[in-house]
Amino acid sequence: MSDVRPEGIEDYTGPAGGWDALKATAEALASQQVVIKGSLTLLKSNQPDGFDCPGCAWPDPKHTSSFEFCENGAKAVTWESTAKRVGPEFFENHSVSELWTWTDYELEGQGRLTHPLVYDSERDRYVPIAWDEAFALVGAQLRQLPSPDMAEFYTSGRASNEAAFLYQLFVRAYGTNNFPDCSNLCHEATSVGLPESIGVGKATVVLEDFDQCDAIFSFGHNPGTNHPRMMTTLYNASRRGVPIIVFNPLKERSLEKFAAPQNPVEMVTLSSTPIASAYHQVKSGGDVAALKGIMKRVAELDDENMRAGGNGYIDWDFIDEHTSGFDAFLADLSKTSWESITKASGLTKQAIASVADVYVRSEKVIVCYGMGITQHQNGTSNVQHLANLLLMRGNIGKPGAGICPLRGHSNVQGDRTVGITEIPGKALLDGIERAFGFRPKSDKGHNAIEAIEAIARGRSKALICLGGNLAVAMSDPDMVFAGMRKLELAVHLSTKLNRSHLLLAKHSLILPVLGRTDIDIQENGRQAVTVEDSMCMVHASKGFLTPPSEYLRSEPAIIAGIAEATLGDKYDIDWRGMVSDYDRIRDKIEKVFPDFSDFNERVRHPGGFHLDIPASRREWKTSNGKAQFIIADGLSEDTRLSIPGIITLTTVRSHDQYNTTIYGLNDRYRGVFGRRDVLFMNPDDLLERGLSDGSRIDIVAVPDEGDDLSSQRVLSGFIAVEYQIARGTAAGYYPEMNSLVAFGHYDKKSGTPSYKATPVTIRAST
Ligand SMILES: Nc1nc2c(c(=O)[nH]1)N[C@H]1C(S)=C(S)[C@@H](COP(=O)(O)OP(=O)(O)OC[C@H]3O[C@@H](n4cnc5c(=O)[nH]c(N)nc54)[C@H](O)[C@@H]3O)O[C@H]1N2
Ligand SMILES: Nc1nc2c(c(=O)[nH]1)N[C@H]1C(S)=C(S)[C@@H](COP(=O)(O)OP(=O)(O)OC[C@H]3O[C@@H](n4cnc5c(=O)[nH]c(N)nc54)[C@H](O)[C@@H]3O)O[C@H]1N2
Ligand SMILES: [Mo]
Repeated sequence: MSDVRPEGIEDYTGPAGGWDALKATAEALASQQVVIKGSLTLLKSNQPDGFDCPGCAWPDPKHTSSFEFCENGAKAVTWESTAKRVGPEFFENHSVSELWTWTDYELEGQGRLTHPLVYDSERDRYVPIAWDEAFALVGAQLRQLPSPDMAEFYTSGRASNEAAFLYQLFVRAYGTNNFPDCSNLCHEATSVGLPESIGVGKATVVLEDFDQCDAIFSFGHNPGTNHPRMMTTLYNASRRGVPIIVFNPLKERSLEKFAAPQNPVEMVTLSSTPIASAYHQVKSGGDVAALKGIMKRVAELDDENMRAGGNGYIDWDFIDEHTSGFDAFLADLSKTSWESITKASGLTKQAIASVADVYVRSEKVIVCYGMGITQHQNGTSNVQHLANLLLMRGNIGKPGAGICPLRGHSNVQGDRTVGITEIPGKALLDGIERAFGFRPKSDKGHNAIEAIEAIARGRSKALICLGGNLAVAMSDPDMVFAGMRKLELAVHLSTKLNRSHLLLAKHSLILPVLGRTDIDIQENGRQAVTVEDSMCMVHASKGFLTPPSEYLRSEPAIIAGIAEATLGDKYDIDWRGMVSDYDRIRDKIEKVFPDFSDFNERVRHPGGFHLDIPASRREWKTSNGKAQFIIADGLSEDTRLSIPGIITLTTVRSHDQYNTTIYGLNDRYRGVFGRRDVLFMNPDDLLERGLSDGSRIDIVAVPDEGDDLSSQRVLSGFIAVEYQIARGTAAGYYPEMNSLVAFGHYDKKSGTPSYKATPVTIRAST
């Protein structure tokens, strides 16, 4: 390590959590000027009669009213309940051309939007517009498109079940299934992969299973930052002596050690609890190889044990009764060489065998995973190999065992459940027909990749976004930005200003919405919405702060306004009636989706209710009624990653960020303060290139199929930071790195962009 580190780069030696987390929370409150109000807000979060924290989708213990400490939940809540406002005066003072030169951090940092706005091209400014005029404008534009399939309807996963349900109803009544969705960029590999494997695309565990499991495998997620409330669960498991085996190219502090702010002993003595019992720094993109290795070893151990007269380690009874495809799967494992496994995973045979040892000794195992698994060209295969691993020892459908995808946005899972999908199944179409008397069309619509392609090629002319910051979240911003500027209509339902709003269409509107924390009053009184967490619990969420401005409307109310202006009385849907009392929306949800029986009654129970997951009772809703072992050809989809000299670039979230929202410039646990222009690199990779900690570098993307070879994708002047990261892997921040990710670089099965494995070369900056 060089003697002089660049400003803001340090070694962070403390545990995750602890006093620094308390301090950071206080700072977050102060920076948004919500000191007193803010602490009250936090006390209400995730309580039975409170609101659902918009921070993450990790569930809460049932019936508790104890306030669970969570630094990043605090940031998410204070960011929304900020005292800062961005109103008409602001837009009067700043043209859109000027705002374009601001950073994303500066744009969102201005505060909550207060008025509906329309772009005035003569003055290059957003100016206020009355709600009815806004709806009329959107309606007229949508009606005059030659085909409804020329419009795209994006959803970001903060939308409530009620908003998402009305939205998909409106869009289907309008006549398209074009539903690009943030889940296409996130857990789509789960939604596509798991149903093929086990018949359902969701978690098969509930929180209580973590109290009973005897091992936890954690693949590709960073809970101390992204699912902070999960730390309580991991902490308790670790203190119970449960082995926690981590697969992650980066050493993430929260997976190493954690000090629980509620534990007085740890706080006073500055001690902490180790989390990972073993930490395997797999190469980015090497998970299928690592998983095949573990399973190959389990098969070897099984064989040895059976020869010695034992019963083996594979759950043969379960496999016979509940699965198909196992023989072919075993054959694939035996033909995969250890040499190829260790090369592609970057792990030794010994390390992999040690995992198999723990696995065969454990009777109840949970696998948790995040974006390190899904955001790959082989994301679907990654997910299916996690399922294979569990099925091999009957670890699905019994207490204390199962699969646990860590969802992203707080209601991304619920949005899907209530109908946000570009591939409407028969049950959904039947349900809508039953509840509303019309049958929407069944053709497949666009996912996010297809929507952007259609926009870029000029085939789609209108984009409506229910939240999010699609342009910045996608790969290849140059292509996405250019496409969006060709639109005829762009409408953003948002809480805060972001770059997507500045990509001007012929008609551009920003429609400000109430957030999760805001009181929502409709004709029949104060309303609650509902959300579904990562473990399929549906519960109510009620805002309680005075909204930032009297002009805001709720998401359901805005969707209803657009629907009325677009559809008139087509199909005779009572939009206004439903919005006057969200119980009426929930009655319709129940009519469309029988799983929501007695919805209004059940959601009023403290803690809500659990949606049925057939796989958790060993009922497999697959094509042949059995769980499937699914084989992946080879170990990796991208041959460029094995060319000597190529580094695999993965992208991660900092501790001070929520997706494209940057709360601050620190990434405390990784020792980065006040900057984001860094690339975390392995010391040997630095040495090999004649670089050292702190070197100025350029990151150059290896051209992708279909790339224009006359222009290179390159990010210049970044700072190399020596880090404990797998050899051959480097990590930078999302979204700064997105311009290096080629648009065509995605999982062909699920459409999930390969944000976690871009082949790059690194050179010293000149
Ligand atoms: N505070 C906060 N909370 C959030 C979010 C946020 O931005 N901020 N975002 C929300 C959303 S939408 C989501 S989807 C989730 C995201 O939650 P995570 O899935 O935790 O998100 P990432 O930051 O993408 O972290 C991915 C992790 O995978 C590791 N990794 C990278 N490549 C690989 C690989 O090839 N294999 C393996 N095994 N590991 C790999 C990285 O080192 C990193 O630790 O969090 C949600 N919660
Ligand atoms: N390189 C790289 N790219 C990635 C990822 C990665 O790991 N690496 N992760 C991907 C993932 S997992 C995801 S989920 C996407 C995220 O993509 P998005 O969901 O599109 O992005 P966000 O940054 O969450 O959206 C932030 C905006 O949402 C609006 N907003 C906030 N709260 C509300 C609300 O309550 N209602 C409404 N209507 N609007 C609201 C605000 O205006 C804010 O500016 O990014 C993806 N992009
Ligand atoms: Mo996500």
